Amino acid sequence: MAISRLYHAVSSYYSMIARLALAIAGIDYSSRVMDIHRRREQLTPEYGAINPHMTVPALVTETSILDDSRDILKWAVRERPEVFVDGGESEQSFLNAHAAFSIEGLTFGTAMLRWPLLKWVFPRLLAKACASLRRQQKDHPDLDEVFANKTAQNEARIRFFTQGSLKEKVETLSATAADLLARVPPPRGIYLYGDKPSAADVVLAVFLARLKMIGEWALVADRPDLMAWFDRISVTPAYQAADVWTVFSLKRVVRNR
Ligand SMILES: N[C@@H](CCC(=O)N[C@@H](CS)C(=O)NCC(=O)O)C(=O)O
Repeated sequence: MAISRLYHAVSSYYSMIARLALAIAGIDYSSRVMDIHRRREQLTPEYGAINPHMTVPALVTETSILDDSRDILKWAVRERPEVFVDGGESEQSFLNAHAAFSIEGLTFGTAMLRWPLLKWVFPRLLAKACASLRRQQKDHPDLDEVFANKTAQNEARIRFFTQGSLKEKVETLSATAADLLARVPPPRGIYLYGDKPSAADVVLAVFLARLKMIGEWALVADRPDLMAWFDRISVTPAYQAADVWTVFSLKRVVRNR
């Protein structure tokens, strides 16, 4: 069986979900680290042909291309049913709420409120990306819709970060993150549903790591059970191998490794 190829980025939240899912499943893959910040490799026609959303991660398996972390997680669970446990309705409710949540809004919004210079930098970088996308759209009529959708997504991001009160938006996202945590049932064992991991364990581990990274760990304060669960998960070999960030490293972003 041919080995799958994972397109991912070191600092990317959803790439961390894919990496952790594959690490827990024990599935080997060949790694293609994408530079999504400086070289914007996700916005190239070559990558657009692989992942029309122009986002990371994407997993190219022997039989299909999975262009979303949720699909990669589902695939890993299906491939290794002996490793994972199904958490039923409560798990689905958490996964659906997480999928609807804008971790990007919370991450970048928090950073922009903390370092006001970023309020100026981020929208300009996004505007540059839009300009590059429009240029490429003209040169690649075969990917017309892919480029148009990506431009629209980046325009929406600019509106989110520049229009109205960013502080209020971040407060709303923090409150939604707290609701998300409230949906997580008390862990029944080492993992959420006993002695085997579930898809929810994968997502929650990356979510809590992100709250730690962006200085929002206080949201977990009234869930000591989840703090203890995170302490257990974060020392496992799979978590270590997945390179889940709890501390932001500009040096690693710049070096892209
Ligand atoms: N729903 C997608 C979201 C992927 C996503 O937004 N990835 C971010 C990195 S965490 C990305 O590629 N950003 C670069 C861009 O959109 O240009 C998934 O779960 O894979």
